[in-house]
Amino acid sequence: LIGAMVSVGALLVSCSGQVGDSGGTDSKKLVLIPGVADEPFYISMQCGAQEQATKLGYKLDTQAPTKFDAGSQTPVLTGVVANKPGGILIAPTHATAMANPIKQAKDSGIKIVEVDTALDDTSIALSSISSDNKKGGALAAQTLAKLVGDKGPVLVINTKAGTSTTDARAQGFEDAIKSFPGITSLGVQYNNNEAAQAASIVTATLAAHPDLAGIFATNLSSAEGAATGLRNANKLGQVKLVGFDASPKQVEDLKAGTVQALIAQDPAGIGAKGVDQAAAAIEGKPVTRKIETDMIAITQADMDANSKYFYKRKC
Ligand code: T6T
Repeated sequence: LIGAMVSVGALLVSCSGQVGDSGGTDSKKLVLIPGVADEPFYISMQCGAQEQATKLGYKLDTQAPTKFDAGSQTPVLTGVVANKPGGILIAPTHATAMANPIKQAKDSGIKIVEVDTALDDTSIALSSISSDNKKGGALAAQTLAKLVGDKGPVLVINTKAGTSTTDARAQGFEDAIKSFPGITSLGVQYNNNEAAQAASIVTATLAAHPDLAGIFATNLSSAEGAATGLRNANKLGQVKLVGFDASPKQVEDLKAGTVQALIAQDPAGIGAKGVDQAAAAIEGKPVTRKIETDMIAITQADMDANSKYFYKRKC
């Protein structure tokens, strides 16, 4: 029996083929696990990661959950870990609920890099690449304050509590808006990363506060949905809307004047830098624990000059 076990063990080792030097993982393979499938922010991230992986001689697969939540992302991660890639680039969908599954991946010898979102526990990933989201929230507050002429009630539509990036944006906004004494914040409401829920929040808020002056939507789904809500209520342009991200629909909304400003990120840069860090870790080179990527506020007036920041539906 002992002999059989040994030979089974030996068979497993010899069958793993491209085993590298990092604990039986396939050192030339990387997997990107975005927050959710088929979404322009993550598609653009995938494009950047793919291009950089090819440049560095790595194979990159993308495995995305169907919903932006830990319940959907965990089984995707577990399946990826079973195939033992050398590195995983992951956008954790929850700052604490994803900690255990990601730690298990790390403990199995896989190099972990956080792209965009991050865990509260900073001891698990080797590197985190993202926008400065708190600063982005503050930038949104300054932009919206100017648009509403420094007065009136404003609302924050956020995605899901526990998402590191959007929580930081809402916090940055709330902190910065306090320095405009004519503006009152109506607080934060959550749309569960569903555009339709953001539209309903706008409808309900306008019923309670017909004088609503402005909205900060913390990401793509909340901004796309808020624009729909304002259109349904015939409040386009009257209620000023600043949204994070720059999906094709958000860009159309900016062009149409439905949205007054977009805070665009650099998802392709996040993906490419994520690949750099995973490759460095696999190759035993130094890694950088925290890397900040670009962010820019775009208005209708300068949208043509800034089209390179627009997100893609395909590479
Ligand atoms: O805003 C991005 C991303 O930065 C955030 O973490 C989650 O939402 C997006 O993917 C846009 O939907």
